[in-house]
Amino acid sequence: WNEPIGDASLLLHGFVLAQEEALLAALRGVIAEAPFRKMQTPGGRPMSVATTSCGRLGWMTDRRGYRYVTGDPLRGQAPWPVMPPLLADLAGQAAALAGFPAFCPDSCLINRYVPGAKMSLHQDKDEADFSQPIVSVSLGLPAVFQFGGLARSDTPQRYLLTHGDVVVWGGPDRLRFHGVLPVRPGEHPRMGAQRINLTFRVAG
Ligand code: MD5
Ligand code: FE
Repeated sequence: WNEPIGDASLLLHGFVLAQEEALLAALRGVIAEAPFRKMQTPGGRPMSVATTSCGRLGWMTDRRGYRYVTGDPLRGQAPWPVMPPLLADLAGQAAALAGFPAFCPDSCLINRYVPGAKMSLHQDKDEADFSQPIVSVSLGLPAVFQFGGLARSDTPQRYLLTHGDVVVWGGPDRLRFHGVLPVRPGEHPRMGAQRINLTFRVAG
């Protein structure tokens, strides 16, 4: 079912489950080409999630800052893997249901959370056009998503995101602070002891 969680944000419970196996096969191909790696924050601390990307642009962080790049630094600036059409299509369909027709992402950031990994409250501000939504797909272990306000100090709402859930974040919600509480230990029948989150973005 579809649950509005903001003025222009929609949680589509289980939206990708009908195409679970094809989605996982496509994801495996991407990860085989561009493996997960741990990146450093500009402050020099390792992120607790491991990251990779597909699409024309990939997100990265190192001592020099956060940015999108066309070449993978781990593979001698080789292009990021092509965004599998199935993934782009699912993201486009979800965006359309939330009122954003013609969403055409040029980047998909893939985060892997093992138990204990988290993402602190932050805003996504490295993209060129904040009128474009972000679409996220959650796979594997459940996680508590914190959905705050436009100020870091605003008390976040909490939503449980589970395997197959899709969220479209758009309009005024696009710049809300958000984060993920530490993933609890567990074993997902299809994904094992991990959570993987895909975020589709128009970055450039
Ligand atoms: C995750 N990832 O579960 C989350 C879910 C990230 C990130 O936050 O930046 O990789 S994506 C949630 C999101 C993205 C953009 C805007 C908003 C939420 N929002 O306005 O709440 O790995
Ligand atoms: Fe984010």
